[in-house]
Amino acid sequence: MYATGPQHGQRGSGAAQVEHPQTGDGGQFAAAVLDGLSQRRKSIPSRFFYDAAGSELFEQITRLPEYYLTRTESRILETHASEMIDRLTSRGVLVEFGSGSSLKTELLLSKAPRGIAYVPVDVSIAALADARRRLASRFPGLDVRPVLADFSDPIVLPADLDARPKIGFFPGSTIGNLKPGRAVDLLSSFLKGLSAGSRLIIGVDLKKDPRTLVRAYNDAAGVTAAFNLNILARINRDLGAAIDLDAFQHEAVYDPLEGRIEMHLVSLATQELPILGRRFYFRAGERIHTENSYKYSVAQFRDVARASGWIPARVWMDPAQYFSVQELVAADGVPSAQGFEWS
Ligand code: AVJ
Repeated sequence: MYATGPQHGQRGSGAAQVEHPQTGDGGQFAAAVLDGLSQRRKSIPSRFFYDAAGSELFEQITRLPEYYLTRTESRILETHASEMIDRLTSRGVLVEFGSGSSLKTELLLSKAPRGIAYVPVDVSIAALADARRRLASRFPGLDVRPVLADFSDPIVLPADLDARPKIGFFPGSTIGNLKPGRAVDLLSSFLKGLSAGSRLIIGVDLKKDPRTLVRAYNDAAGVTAAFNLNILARINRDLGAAIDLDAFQHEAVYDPLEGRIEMHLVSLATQELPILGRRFYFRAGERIHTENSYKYSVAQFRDVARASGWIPARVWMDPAQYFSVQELVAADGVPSAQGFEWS
């Protein structure tokens, strides 16, 4: 039914796999929590935010007045969709990494020539099935070819599409969750997966007044706080723990040297949390680092793109220059990751 990536269901993290009956993810969440809370600086990787409850909370975030990212990007896509896909011929293939609901994609597809194929790549069978159903009715005749895979694994596209020109699509500034060095790795992997002659259209949030940034991650209604705290609720649900959510507080800060928003959960008391038979000690004020969201200048992101072997091309922005959608073009020859100096 669905093409799958080479390592679906596994992550090459090297962390010990912990079996737990309730999670159904091969123990990835359990292993990441045990590992992250064992460190001197406690952390939990942000990709674990997105269980069913977390995905629903993120949807609510995208509609908050303070969270300018989603609506600004959608406006840019709406305004410039025709230009963004002006190199896509009727033989072309649009590949979306981490497609989720594919809602933003409709903005591009509505301007695309007949005959193209659309390849949504996602880890959720339900999301792929929903997207396919919706797109089939909205765009009759569109060839939708879902691939069930984690976009951070090497991408393997359906072989019969090999010879067709491809445009990758990676909206949402998801790239901002990665440290610049890991962002280079991911963009290199997209380049490899899409192959010669391809392009990538990627959404990248921009540096701006830190007060605007902090507000976007510290909304008045407390939805982002609930989203952050949901990772603890998920530990309770999936790993059978009994963490008191009121004993932790959401915190979002901007680090101007790193150029990133950091989200943390601050322990309000000295406490000891039993999780999966282990005990984790917290001092009052001790933090769990749950997310980085990097903000780039246009020039900085173009450097990241070059370091990944792509050639930066057009950039589309809103009038306030809050957000960018950037076009990268595959260079000829062997991609080189030389000359990149960030961590
Ligand atoms: C989905 C990674 C783009 O970093 O802005 C929203 C996630 N975290 N509010 C972001 C998020 C807190 C979001 N990304």
